[in-house]
Amino acid sequence: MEVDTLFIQLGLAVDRDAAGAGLVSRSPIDGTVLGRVAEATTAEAQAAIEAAQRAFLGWRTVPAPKRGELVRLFGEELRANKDALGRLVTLENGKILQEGLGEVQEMIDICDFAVGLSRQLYGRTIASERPAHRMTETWHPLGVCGVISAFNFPVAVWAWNAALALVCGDSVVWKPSEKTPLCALAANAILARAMKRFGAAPGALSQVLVGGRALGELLAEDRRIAVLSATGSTRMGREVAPRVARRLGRSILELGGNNAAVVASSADLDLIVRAVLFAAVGTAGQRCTTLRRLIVHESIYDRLVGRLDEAYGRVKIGNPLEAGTLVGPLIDERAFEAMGAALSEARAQGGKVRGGVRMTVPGSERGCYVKPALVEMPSQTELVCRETFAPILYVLRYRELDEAIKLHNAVPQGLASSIFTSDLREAEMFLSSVGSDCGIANVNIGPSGAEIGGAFGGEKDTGGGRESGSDAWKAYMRRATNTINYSRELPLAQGIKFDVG
Ligand code: UN1
Repeated sequence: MEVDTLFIQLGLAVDRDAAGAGLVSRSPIDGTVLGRVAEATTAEAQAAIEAAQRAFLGWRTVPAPKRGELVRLFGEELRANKDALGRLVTLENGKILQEGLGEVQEMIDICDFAVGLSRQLYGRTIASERPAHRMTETWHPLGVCGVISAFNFPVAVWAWNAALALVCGDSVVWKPSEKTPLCALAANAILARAMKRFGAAPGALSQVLVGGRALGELLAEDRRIAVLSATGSTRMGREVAPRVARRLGRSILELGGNNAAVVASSADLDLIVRAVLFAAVGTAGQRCTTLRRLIVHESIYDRLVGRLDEAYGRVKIGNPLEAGTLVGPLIDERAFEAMGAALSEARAQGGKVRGGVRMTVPGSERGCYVKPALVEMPSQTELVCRETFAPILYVLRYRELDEAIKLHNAVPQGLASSIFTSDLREAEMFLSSVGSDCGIANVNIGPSGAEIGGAFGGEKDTGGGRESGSDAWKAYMRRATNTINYSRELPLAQGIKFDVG
């Protein structure tokens, strides 16, 4: 499909010419200019937040199941535009089309989840210690929800936040990655269509602000942003979180990961090879949940490395729009440089590096294509403890499970993890309080590719936030505890007597 036709279908009115002011979006596939978009000035950002605050004041009075109806329509619009938006994700981010479509499906899934949730924003009834008193808790809309999202999931992560925020009665202001502004504009335009069909939704309920670091800081510092959900590097989180904390605001942080899988001796090798491939080379190693460390029992180490080496050799790297391609380009040259630097460091530390070399893809010479790297490391050095956002899988060896779990947890990040084993005791140990210290812990599947139904996020340098499923919605609402006295007496809690004679 022609890019122009795609943009028309998605309602994207952007300048396709690279010259002039504004942010230029280039496709990582071949460096083609996709469009140019205006960056929000400080005054525009302030006005947008003000409008979002006003939109919130109206939206919070709409009954939650009605708010759910808007999200239901959004899901319908996404279904109708799944191919087009999925293709745009591939064009602007470079992930393969299967994954671009998967990302839109993830948006549809969270919409379905949020629609159900809109009738289930349950509070508890609590037993009061006083006679003829009743205690309950009520969940109320919170305010404006700011979203800062990363290039690697240019639409789904916003949708996790937006779908929940909207049913919770909040308005949304979104700062997407500067590398993927068009995906954001298109996704928000799809939501705008749903809002039009819905009728009664204020226009400023969901807005996109394009900009860089200064805009992120503005969102972090503005008291009107009641909750700020930020996805990106740990470095970014360390900039954002103190700013939000200083004004005692709420933040939801989803930062770096350094996800590992422990492969025990009883594991099923065929299954592992497939799982590792998707988790380590899928999305060109650019998921927060990408598998970055493989901790393998010594008894199957050589066999597994041999099998992986062979499988890596068969992975098709190329244009992500072409069927059969499994690995598309890296987002940009800087990502390649970071990968190269990490691999040189690995070599200097005694690592055995396979792959990691630049590839030329005919017709896409300006894209940054690379062979995923498989790196056998003698130990878990400081390099291995760092997240390099590229397809590098470090392989380490272990003898006892305790030692594997120790290695597993000895990194600053704590997002996603897995164990591959057929031994129930090992699996349960890994999932227990003395096992993986991550927010996501899996058995016999890789660490990436989570469903929306669970709470998504992790501990330590990952930031501690939870988004998406389970009870993550609570972060988007304010809880009120209510005590109601239906007696003619005034008994005090804790049995305190406080009578005037
Ligand atoms: C991310 O990389 O920021 O679990 C999100 C996964 C996806 C989401 C990843 N569902 O890999």
